Amino acid sequence: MRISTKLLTILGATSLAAAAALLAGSGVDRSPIGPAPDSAKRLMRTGDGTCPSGAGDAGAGPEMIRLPAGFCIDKTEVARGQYAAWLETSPSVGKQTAECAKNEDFTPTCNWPPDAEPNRPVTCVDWCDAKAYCEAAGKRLCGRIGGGAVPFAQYDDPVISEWHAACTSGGKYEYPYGAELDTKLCRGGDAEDYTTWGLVDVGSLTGCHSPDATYQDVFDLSGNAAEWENACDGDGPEAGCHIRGGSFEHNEHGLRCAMARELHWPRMRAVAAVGFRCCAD
Ligand SMILES: [Ca+2]
Ligand SMILES: [Ca+2]
Repeated sequence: MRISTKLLTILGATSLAAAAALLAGSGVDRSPIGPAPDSAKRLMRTGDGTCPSGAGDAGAGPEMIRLPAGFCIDKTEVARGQYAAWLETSPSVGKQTAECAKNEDFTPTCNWPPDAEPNRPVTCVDWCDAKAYCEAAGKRLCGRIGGGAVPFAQYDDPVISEWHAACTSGGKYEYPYGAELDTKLCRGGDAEDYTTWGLVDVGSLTGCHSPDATYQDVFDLSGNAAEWENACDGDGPEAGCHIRGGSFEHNEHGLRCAMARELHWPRMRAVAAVGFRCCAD
């Protein structure tokens, strides 16, 4: 009843400032009068919220980094050992949304089981496997900032795409580390040491990141495994979905953050060069 009395008092107030003063002293709600509840929630999430935990802290998958753009992203590609831990929980394929109704198995189709390489990125997973993993981890497959899918043609807009914002440090750079290709920093197909050509352990290339805080804590956005994005050109199993950042098979052009215009594969395709990472609010 006390709250009702206060509400009636506020309804009778002649200005927002008066209402704010009443609320501040009421003991009911000490928040200042501001945006509508939905907007306020979004503002609270932006920049200073807590990211979902990674496997090292009772959560699942990589540790997450909160970016200035106001969302969290996995520090690295999801590793095979992390993916295996999820499969050991026997996740149900029956809980998938309509576009993934034909995904009958979450098991990678190659580079599996992890054996002695649990820290290599998990690959040979289709878009639906990636989406299901992220959701089980309390995250989402990286897509639109704020949630949902990136419109297919807007993959290279850092205000819209989480993945693109992370890779370009908010639209600043062509590659995670700067304007020009440096073959020594990330795992591309034109790295000089071809004796170790192929995937490397996630986060092991210590220079493959942005120079800017906090983007600098996110690794391998260019090269190593290319990464599925929640950015598809339709709802069916054959619809094309963007894969981002190029892989150990790509050269200068393919390793750019914006390399995706030509690079979109069918949703249910699973190959050795494509993995993923997850995002969250
Ligand atoms: Ca699958
Ligand atoms: Ca990558």
